[in-house]
This record gives sequence, C-alpha cells and structure tokens, in this order.
Amino acid sequence: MSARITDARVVVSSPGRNYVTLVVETSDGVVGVGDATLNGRELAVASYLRDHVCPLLLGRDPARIEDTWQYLYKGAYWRRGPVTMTAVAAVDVALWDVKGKVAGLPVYQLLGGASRDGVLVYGHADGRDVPELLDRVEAHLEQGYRAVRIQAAVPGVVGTYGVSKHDGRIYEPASGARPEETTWETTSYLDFAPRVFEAVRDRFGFGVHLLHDVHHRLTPIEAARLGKSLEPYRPFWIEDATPAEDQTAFRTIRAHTTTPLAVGEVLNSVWDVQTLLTERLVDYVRTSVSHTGGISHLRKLYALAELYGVRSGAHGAGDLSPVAHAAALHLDLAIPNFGIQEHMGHRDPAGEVFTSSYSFADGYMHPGEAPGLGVGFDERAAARFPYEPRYLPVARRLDGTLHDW
Ligand code: GCO
Ligand code: MG
Repeated sequence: MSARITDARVVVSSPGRNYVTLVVETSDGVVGVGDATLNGRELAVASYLRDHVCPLLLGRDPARIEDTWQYLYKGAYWRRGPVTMTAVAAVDVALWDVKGKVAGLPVYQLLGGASRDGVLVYGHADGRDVPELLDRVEAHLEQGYRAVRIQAAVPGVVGTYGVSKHDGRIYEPASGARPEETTWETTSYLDFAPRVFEAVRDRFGFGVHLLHDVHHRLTPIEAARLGKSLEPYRPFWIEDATPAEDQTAFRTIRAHTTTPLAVGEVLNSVWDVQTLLTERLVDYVRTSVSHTGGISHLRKLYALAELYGVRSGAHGAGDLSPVAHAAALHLDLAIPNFGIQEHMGHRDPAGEVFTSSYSFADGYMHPGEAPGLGVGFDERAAARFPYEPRYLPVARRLDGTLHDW
C-alpha cells in the first residue's frame, strides 16, 4: 500500500528574519520541508496553510505531486496571487523533498539530471557612496563571484533601495512594526546610475558580470532611457525597471534599448509572464520556486520561456529561506535555459535552524548530493526564535506622493 501524509504543520520563526516553513510527514516516517515565506505578509500564508491546506493533505499519497498541485490550485477556485501560490509552493516543494528522500536521490536527478556542472550565482555589492561600492565589489571578486549586483545610494535619496545599513549583516529591507518611510527621486537617479556603472567598469573592467535592480521605480520611457545610457557598460541585466505587473510596459523599453531586461520576482504564475515570454519582451524571468507555485509550476514556466529564448534568473533574496534556495538550485541545475541565480545568503542565526548540502565555489553553487532537497530544519531550534512583525518600506516622491518601493 502506498504511503499517506500523516502530518502537515506550519512553523513560523525568526532566526535573523521571519520564515514560514511547512513540514510534511508520511506514514513511512519520511519528512519533507517547504518554504512559505512571503516577506511582510508571513502570517497570511501561515493561516492559508494551517487553516485551509494542511487538513486537506492528511491521508493523501505524498507521491502524487502533480495531482496534489492541481487539487490545491483548481480546488481553491480562487486562483493565483502571492498568498495562494506561496502556500501551494510550500506543499509542492515539501513533496519533491519527500520523493527525493524515498528514491534516495537529490531532487535535480528527479528533474532530469544536471544540465551543467554548477549554477552561476550573483552576489550583492552596495555602497553608501561609489568608493564604498567599489570596495564591496572587490570583496565579492576576492570571494570568487563572477557576477555582482551593484547598488549605490543616490545622492539626496533617503534610504535608497538595495543599500544595507552597513552593520555587517546581510541586507534586509524589512524592519519594524510599520513600514519605514524612504524617498525616491527619478531625475537624480537617471543621472547617477550610468556614473556608478562607469566607475565600476573603470576599476574592474569587463570581465565580471554586473547586474542592477531598479526595483519598479521608473516609467517605461524612463526605463528606456536608463537602458540606453547603460549600454556602453554592458550590464548583464537591469531588473524590474518598471512596476512588474504591467507586462506591456516592456514593449516600450524593448523598442529603445539592447540592455538585457529581467523581471518577475513579484509575479506568481505562468499567466503573469505569458505576454513577456511570448513576445520576447524580457531576457530573464525572475519568478521563484517559493512564490510561483513550487518546482512543479516553475518548471512549466521555464519550459515556456525556453521556447522563446528567455532564460531563468531566479529571485534569491534572504527572505527566501534555505529551503527555497535549495529548491531553486536543484531546478537551476536541471533546466536547459538556466541564466543566473541570485544568492544573497541568510542572516545569522538562520544556520542554527536550517542546515543545507549546497555549496559555493568559484562563483558557482551546487545543491549537493543529499537525497531530496538536502536541507535540514530543526523545529526545536526554530522555537527559540519567535515571529517578529516586520514590514517592507514604502517610498515617497519629494512632494510626499506614494511611489513604488
Ligand atoms: C531582489 C529583491 C529583494 C526584494 C525582497 C523583498 O532582487 O533581491 O528585489 O531585495 O526587495 O526580496 O522581500
Ligand atoms: Mg529585485
């Protein structure tokens, strides 16, 4: 007789930042984990799972991953959206973890095996000014990174996105029980960004990939101008140049610049990127395992992208737990149209709660050979770090108008 799911529980903890983790147990004693973290809205997904999904999982066959995915997605009637798709993702990833452990194989082997030797990752270099950014880029190159995201504080813009508090900890934009108020000013930014790229290229040359996140701040024609002005510095990509939900904005940007475009970390299903892919409006799609319905749905999205020459460039910020990062690396290793993977790392003391078999060397990561995802989750350790309400910031233009953060 096939195994059954005997328990499914949600653990909300805050070892360095908030994480929502789904733990699934089977009648054979196999335990699988999934990440259900949605930064700033963690408890909504925890409730979705606890109140509406976990009870439905009990008694189901854990081997039937696709059927369970369809059951949760179609069965809810209310489709898509970040809360639903993060909850479904957590179940999906936990079941892939179980399947790998049952088979005694790492998940990437179940997905068709490795298509490459390692997963190219990019790290984050940031600075409160350009000299500090240059130091940070240098530190990344010394660590072996071949690709680096560059962000510098725009003069006059308070709390520029992507610049850490420089307290020695990994960048984390969420803080406090109310959103932090930051400012935004497009004109200074558009003049400043090419100078940042110029300074980095002057110092380090063209042998390193440079990426940049605009974080949804521009209009389509402003984004077109940014793309044109950065062309001489050959960015690997500019990310989220305009608010991501308007797919057609990319028609305008595309018509004006050859700078590669990336989008998708806030999008949650294949339907949210259909126009972007089928019209070849972007070069990289940044949807993640944990916010896009899990491995089962993301690999369909990547398969569609492959048909249109679009590569993956998955979101990998610190708010995606080590479980999500491991799942991403397994998929990255297996798909034919892999592009790059974001790697921010996790704040201490996340390592007291999560262990992982993935590794970094010479700019590449590998998920390791442990069965399943290769991630351990210590529930007792997690209990030492209770949930703390933390919100992502808001951004206002100089006249106080609420802008996209
Ligand atoms: C990135 C992202 C993050 C997000 C964060 C929100 O490219 O890594 O933009 O920094 O802001 O994941 O929770
Ligand atoms: Mg981003």
